[in-house]
Amino acid sequence: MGIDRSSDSADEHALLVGVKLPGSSLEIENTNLEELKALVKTAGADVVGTVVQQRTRVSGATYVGKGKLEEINRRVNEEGINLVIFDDALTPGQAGKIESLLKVNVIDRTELILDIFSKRARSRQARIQVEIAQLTYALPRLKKLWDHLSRQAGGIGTRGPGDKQLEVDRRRLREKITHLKKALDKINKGTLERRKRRKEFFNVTIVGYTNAGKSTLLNRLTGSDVYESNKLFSTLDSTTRRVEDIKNYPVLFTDTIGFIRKLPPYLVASFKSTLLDVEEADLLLHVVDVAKRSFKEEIDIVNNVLSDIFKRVSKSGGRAREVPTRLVFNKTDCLEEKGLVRRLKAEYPEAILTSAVTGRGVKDILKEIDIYSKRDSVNIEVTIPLSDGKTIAFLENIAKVSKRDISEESVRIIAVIKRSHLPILEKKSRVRLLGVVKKG
Ligand SMILES: Nc1nc2c(ncn2[C@@H]2O[C@H](COP(=O)(O)OP(=O)(O)OP(=O)(O)O)[C@@H](O)[C@H]2O)c(=O)[nH]1
Ligand SMILES: [Mg+2]
Repeated sequence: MGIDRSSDSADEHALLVGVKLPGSSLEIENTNLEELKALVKTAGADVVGTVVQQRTRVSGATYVGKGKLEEINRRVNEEGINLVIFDDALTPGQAGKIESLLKVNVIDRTELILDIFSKRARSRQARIQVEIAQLTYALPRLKKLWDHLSRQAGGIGTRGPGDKQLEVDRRRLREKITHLKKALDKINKGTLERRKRRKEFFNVTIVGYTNAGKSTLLNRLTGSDVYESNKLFSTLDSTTRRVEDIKNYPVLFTDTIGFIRKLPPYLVASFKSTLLDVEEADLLLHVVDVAKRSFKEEIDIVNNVLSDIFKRVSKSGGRAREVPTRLVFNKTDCLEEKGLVRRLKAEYPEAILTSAVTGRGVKDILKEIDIYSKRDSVNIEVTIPLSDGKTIAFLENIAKVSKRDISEESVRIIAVIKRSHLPILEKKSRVRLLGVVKKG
């Protein structure tokens, strides 16, 4: 885990450190630390204990106060702790100072998340995205990295690099980042054609906090078997599945990477495929684990990341459009208290209540998709000569066909298609409009 790649993760014994600031409560801080524990477990280390300090503000030099740091140091020495994890982003200066005092590996939440990402990344695209994020993170922290390595080497003759060496290393890192970004652009261009084709369908993108049940829900909705697990960040690569069994034209469901609190913005930005999945969606399903006490805060966190994404789109000259979003309250099977469901319904009348495990609410989601997709679909009748197999195949691919009458020479098809397909189809064949598909 962390920057100490030489050690076996099973041998890592971690102490977690958080700070409670005036705007926060002990309850929030505990939720944060519980989540940090889950992250540490996911990364494969063992949690020895936690330390929370109440402060009016964090210490610029060492994040926690001097006394607290001494306490941490004592525990490190007495309890066999070899890894200290801070539940917040440390500045490079803070991390360096704390590490030189404690003389064990010190990492922050960001580095932990990056570490999990790098273990989970499978596709070339995901691996490059994670590497860019890791290098961007490492760039201002090179000095700490060097100090860490020299301490590991015993400190003899390794007093860390001079300023000149650091400058050379920084330049190398920057070059590497540029190189990787180019490689990523190339991959993204390669998927451009596939993305363009996706626009032919109704695109539903599933977003939400990590572990909310996005992949399980996708599997339920589409009958597929995307990897789902009770670990955080199970999904790092977007998966798209097509569903035919829907009243209108075909629907594509895309599962995305989960969001989490204190996610550094540059990390989100490096997941370009996720950004595109969000901005190109016709409908976003925002999945929430309502069995968690902190679910309201998690809704806010996801909404913030989403609005960040849309801001980024409009800044880069893209079309800033509002993507319709529906809340999906998942894991309702875990709500023991009956009154809670009623209260949820009253407070969030627009939310769809689901359980990806029992299948509750799946029909409601499909009904909702029907309503949204109907808004831009048209009902058509086309007669195509049997000799024109190409047009028939095109139509069969993009449409939900309700009737086929085959005569000797032609086929008459009645179908629903996405409105944007009309001009394309009209170029190929004579189309009779049967009117806009009725709502409901
Ligand atoms: N009880 C219950 N468990 C669920 C439900 N939906 C998902 N789970 C469980 O929650 C855990 C996380 O599910 P995933 O589908 O992997 O969650 P995710 O949102 O895709 O998570 P990441 O990809 O890690 O961000 C798994 O152990 C699922 O079995 C549900 O409705 N009820
Ligand atoms: Mg997932």
